[in-house]
Amino acid sequence: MAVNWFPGHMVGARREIEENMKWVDIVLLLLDARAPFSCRNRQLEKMAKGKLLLYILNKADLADEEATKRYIRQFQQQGFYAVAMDSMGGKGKRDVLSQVRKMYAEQAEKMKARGRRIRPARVMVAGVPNVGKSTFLNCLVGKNRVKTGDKPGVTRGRQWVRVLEDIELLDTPGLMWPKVESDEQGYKLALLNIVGEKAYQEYDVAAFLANYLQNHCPQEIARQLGEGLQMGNYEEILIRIAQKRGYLNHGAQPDLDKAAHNLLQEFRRGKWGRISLDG
Ligand SMILES: Nc1nc2c(ncn2[C@@H]2O[C@H](COP(=O)(O)OP(=O)(O)O)[C@@H](O)[C@H]2O)c(=O)[nH]1
Ligand SMILES: [Mg+2]
Repeated sequence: MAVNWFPGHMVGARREIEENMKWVDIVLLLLDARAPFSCRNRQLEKMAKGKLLLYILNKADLADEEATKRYIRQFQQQGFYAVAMDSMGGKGKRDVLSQVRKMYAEQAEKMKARGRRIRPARVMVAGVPNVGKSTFLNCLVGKNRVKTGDKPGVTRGRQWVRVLEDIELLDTPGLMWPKVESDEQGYKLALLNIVGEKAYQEYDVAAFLANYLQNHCPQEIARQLGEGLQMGNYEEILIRIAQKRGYLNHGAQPDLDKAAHNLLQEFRRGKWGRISLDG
């Protein structure tokens, strides 16, 4: 029998998303702004067929600003709406809401033309793990968390929260697993904590990162680790980190595994600056 790598609970998660999708007008697809194309899930796009889609490049505060602008242009060229967002600081919230309104305007007009009451736009959030779905929801809803109650005929437990007079949000985000299609993409997802630590070796991911830093931000390496590092050799970087931090193993050799762990942690805490990973 072939290895069953598709986690059983994801089947349930997918069904739940499909079910919830029926009730919404707009799907906000959350991405990590540092690697939006790597954490994009085409299946989610397919599941949201017929809905209005808005890509949200979240954690924009951690990403390179120029890269974020470039990514947004790329999404737009592909015919998608996209906006940048920092859900921790709340920056971008107004852009998201005004974009949602703009997208919904046509549907609202139709209701009006038919003499019907314009009902609030129904919105849901979806994305892969750790892109900030919960934080984003909290940011949008804020303290005045008014539940609008179950809609009749809707499965018990589906809760809508009023964001504005004319926008309602489903309070549980849809969670999808990322689809990993290359080693490079996998390393990026590991760096952003989107795939769990059981799925990779820290050393390999750190090696990928060290290479990436050498190619894309050599000045940051020089600033943090000093000059004179041999380019094109990620191990040099790990050795230098081990030396600087005093990570030595028994034979007084640099402990590269510890250096790798440290590099990953520092990167994730933003200590290496605002770095975007997608091309
Ligand atoms: N700097 C920054 N951190 C964020 C942002 N959004 C979420 N986070 C952090 O990312 C981590 C994952 O967020 P969470 O909302 O739990 O992600 P979820 O798994 O998609 O629901 C948490 O540590 C959040 O504090 C953001 O816009 N900027
Ligand atoms: Mg969450």
